[in-house]
Amino acid sequence: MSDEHNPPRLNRRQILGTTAMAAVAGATGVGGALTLSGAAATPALAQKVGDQPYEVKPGELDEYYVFFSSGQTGEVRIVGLPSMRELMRVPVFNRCSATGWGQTNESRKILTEGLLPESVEFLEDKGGIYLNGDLHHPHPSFTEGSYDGRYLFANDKANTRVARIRLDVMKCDKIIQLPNQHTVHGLRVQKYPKTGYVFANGEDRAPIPNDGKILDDTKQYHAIFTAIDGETMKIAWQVMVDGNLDNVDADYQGKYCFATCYNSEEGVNLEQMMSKEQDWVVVFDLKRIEEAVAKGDYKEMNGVPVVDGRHGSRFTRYIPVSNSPHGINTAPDGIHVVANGKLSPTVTVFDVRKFDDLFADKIKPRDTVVAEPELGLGPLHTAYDGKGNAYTTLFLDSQICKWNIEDAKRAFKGEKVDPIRQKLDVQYQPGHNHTSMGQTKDADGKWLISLNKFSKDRYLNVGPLKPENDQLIDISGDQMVLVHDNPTFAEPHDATIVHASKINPISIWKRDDPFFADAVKQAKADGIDLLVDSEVIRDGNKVRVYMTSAAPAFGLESFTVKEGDEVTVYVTNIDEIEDLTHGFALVNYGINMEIGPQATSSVTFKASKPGVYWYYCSWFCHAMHMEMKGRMLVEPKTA
Ligand code: CUK
Ligand code: CUA
Repeated sequence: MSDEHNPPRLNRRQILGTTAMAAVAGATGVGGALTLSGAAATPALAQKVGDQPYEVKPGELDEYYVFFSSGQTGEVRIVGLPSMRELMRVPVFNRCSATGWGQTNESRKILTEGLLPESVEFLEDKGGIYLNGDLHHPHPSFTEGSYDGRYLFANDKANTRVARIRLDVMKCDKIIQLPNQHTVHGLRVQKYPKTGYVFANGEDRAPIPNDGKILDDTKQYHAIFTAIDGETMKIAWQVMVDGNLDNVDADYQGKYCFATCYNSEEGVNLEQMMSKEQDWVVVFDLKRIEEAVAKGDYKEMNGVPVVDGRHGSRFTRYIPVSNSPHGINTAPDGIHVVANGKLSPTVTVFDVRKFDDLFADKIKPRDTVVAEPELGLGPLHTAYDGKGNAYTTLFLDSQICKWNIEDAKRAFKGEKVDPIRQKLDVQYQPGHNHTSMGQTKDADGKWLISLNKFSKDRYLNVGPLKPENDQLIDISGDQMVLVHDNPTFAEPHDATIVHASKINPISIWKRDDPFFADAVKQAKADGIDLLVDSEVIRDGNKVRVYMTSAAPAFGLESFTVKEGDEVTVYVTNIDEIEDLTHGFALVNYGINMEIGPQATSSVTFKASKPGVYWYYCSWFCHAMHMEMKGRMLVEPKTA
């Protein structure tokens, strides 16, 4: 068991001291400008220290949206920056007690329609949906190198799914499960000309077909890379590759995407996976793959075109880097791509302009490398300020290392120059970090957040399970300055910081929204006007209960069904007022759902228990909200 998991009882001062010592050890040979925390830094030269306001006073709005992953919680969280206040949670791969995600017919359709046939069968006696997800990488759609406010895409590492969230209503509208692939880890989108493709890395290698006949013959295991069409959420194509894929990113030209890869050994245990000195970054040539797919030059596997991108293929190039790289990040200059060493103290910088020559076989894979600075221990992810600087998380050193790309290139050519500008302690063990607009060509160099895996002593003790710690850092000056700590529940891996001007959500649903189109269609067939009628329609042992909701009353004071009926309740919120949400909770029937202004929500259940059951509005909507209720009578079966 490591010290990180079982910290000795040191005081805060001592802990900072040990971290700094480790940092010095990690920085040997670099001669880096090591500074302690931003506040304590004494820079050699007079340097501008960032002093942007970060307090957002009551009634003021944040300047940025941050779309946070929640890891094993399975949702997306929307946070304001710089306040770091959580604004909303968007359920995706999880179930949500408040909104009824996983329970309403609208959400269950989204959660089930894209499942693979074998999963549908597998889930049959488990309620029909997965109850967990592991959401790592939320990334908004692009048009011409910057965010366009249409969608956010995210992966589920646990059950090999990719989801799309509509940014106009902040609801998930599509989830698909990827065939042939085993887990999705890295996910990024095409930046140019637009999204376009959603790139999804298959991490684990598994037999294809995975029919239970193969365990030991790992030669028959494969890793798959998938490109999804972000508009249709259908799989465009897949590529079979060597090794396990970790993270992915794309260029700003629309020509290439590239993934870090570990376990080039193709081992199945730790020892085997770590045996070689080097792994690689695999580069995908989008045009060549598209041409092959268009010509039918592929193998169809489970209904999807799969091209062979293993070593020697014309679709891919494998560029050797040190063992087990992790994050890969394209700089806003559209030229540089950084692969983060993880087990090596270095990061490897590629020049994407050299990939044309690489695919034309005019240069060797390593000729695309233009810098490889040694930054410290455990580099995981890199962010950019748009001013030529990069910020790399050092997991083991618990630091952010700020370094200059041009200086790193000069040092690579042999010049005596130190690319490292500053090291800032973060608390503790950072994974991803992100700059404001830094994953687009519009990087503005104002803010950096560090998503730290351990909070240890930073917060009041809440028991053995501690929150993660997300820290806000002002990068507007020459020195990074840590300004805010923010606890978060399990577990943000990744986030995207989007300027508020790029996102324009609506406040009141449109009645023709596809989200509840099925309910509208069914009502029409039943001769019901959802905005007016509250009525019970019997159709054999199926009962459809339609009711309006307008603060503070449901359209039906009561309704009657028979024991054993399959009941669907459709509630339509006819209030046209911003921020007036109703809920429908049915007591002791385990039912609750959200109904936003001008929305229809529906839920189907079996009326298996006779008796009187109150339903009530669960969203505080009016002074008489407590009185907003009614009764369902379930008549017993007559013997
Ligand atoms: S990964 Cu978690 S720290 Cu899934 Cu983006 Cu690097
Ligand atoms: Cu409607 Cu509370």
